[in-house]
Amino acid sequence: MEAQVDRLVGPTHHFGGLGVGNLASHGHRGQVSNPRAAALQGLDKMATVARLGVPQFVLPPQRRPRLDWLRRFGFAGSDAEVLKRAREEAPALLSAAMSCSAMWTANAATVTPSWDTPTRRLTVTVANLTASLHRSIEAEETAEELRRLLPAEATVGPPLPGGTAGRDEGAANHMRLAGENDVLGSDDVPGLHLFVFGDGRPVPRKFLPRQSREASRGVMRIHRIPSENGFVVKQHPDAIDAGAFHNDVVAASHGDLLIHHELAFHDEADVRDGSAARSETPTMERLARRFHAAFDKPLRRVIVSGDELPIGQAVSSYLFNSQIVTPGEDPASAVLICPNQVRECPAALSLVQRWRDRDGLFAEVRFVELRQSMSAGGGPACLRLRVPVTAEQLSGFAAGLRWTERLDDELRSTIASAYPSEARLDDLADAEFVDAAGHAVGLIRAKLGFE
Ligand code: SUG
Repeated sequence: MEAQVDRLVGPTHHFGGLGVGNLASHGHRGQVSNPRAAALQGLDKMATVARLGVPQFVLPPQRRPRLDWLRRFGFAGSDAEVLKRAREEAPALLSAAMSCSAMWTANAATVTPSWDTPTRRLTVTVANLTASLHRSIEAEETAEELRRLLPAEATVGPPLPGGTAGRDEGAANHMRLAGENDVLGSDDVPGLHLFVFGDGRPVPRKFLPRQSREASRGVMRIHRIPSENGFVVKQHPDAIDAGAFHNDVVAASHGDLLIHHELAFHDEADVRDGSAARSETPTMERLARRFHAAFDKPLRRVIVSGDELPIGQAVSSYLFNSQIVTPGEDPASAVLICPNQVRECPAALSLVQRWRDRDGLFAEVRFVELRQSMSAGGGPACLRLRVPVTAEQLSGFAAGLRWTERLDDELRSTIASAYPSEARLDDLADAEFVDAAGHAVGLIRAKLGFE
């Protein structure tokens, strides 16, 4: 089975425009956000997933504001002075110190289930997120939180050394493919791992690729994924330039199903880069062959053409960022959880209907309202970290972090009373606003057992 880990959006959720290569983030920069609505929308999605019977866990917002972090840039004096000077001299740093970007837990880490690695341990590498300053703040706390959440036998490894050459964005650039039964944890055939990186030639013209090849290969090595089960492919530079800053904006996977836009991959990288994985056969073809050999059936690969869905609409609708879950025991019961924006894009909507009604890829399609997250470039799949586990491992998760109707009620009442319903960039420099936000973070963290 697969546990889903989301994080509650924090009270300083705002539109800072900080997302590298992220069109929604850039486009909403400086607009008024609604942290209360953002947190409730995230909880609504968690409730949708949990009520389907899928194990759902909740992490608290990370500690914000991070005035200690701002002070490291030389801002001194009282808290109010630090805030005021940062707003005047370095608004992007102020925004980073208040950012709730840890809410996108698909970027928290890369996860390998215990049965995919010879160590037989659930293995996690926290993402360093060093492509963006505001996100590089997250890793330290994320490691702490995942250690608290996951069963004691899990290995939660530190982030890779960062810097430009080691930048790692976690599960958003990683896909695991496995036999149908694997989703249920009832067979023991190791899954296949597809890592997607963006650096190297050909380079995008507009945006910095977020994931480096060495980071992808490093995680594969650390997780001891057997070489025949690990694949590394390059993100297409045109997709990055069109706003696909993470692979999960143009591709999705679930069990034996791989759906991606035709522009998702630039599949000649291994040949050109002359790496250890050098091969004349395109990576995606090798992956499909290996899948067939390992699972005795073909990989279900759905390639969406630009005629069916232009790349621009893939990015604006976030179709590929829909969250796929399998409730219960029947692999045919997969549910596709789409952002409402898919319903508003006729080409994306007709694909989803076809996948459900004609192709039988999904038993059901649900739509969720996530406009606060979407306006910063985060859809349903960005908001969750998948952790494939056995039933026994699941029982070792921190029980207090499991979504329940009761926890949902409690979180909603704290959000209603302690979260602001508006946040502007100027509010982030207002000592009273910031103080109240810090208090609200403390309340939620305490409720979830974090000091
Ligand atoms: O890293 N947005 C996030 C969105 C992450 C989406 N995650 C996945 N695709 N898995 C990012 O760009 C926006 C911050 C701002 O606008 O202030 C931001 O960080």
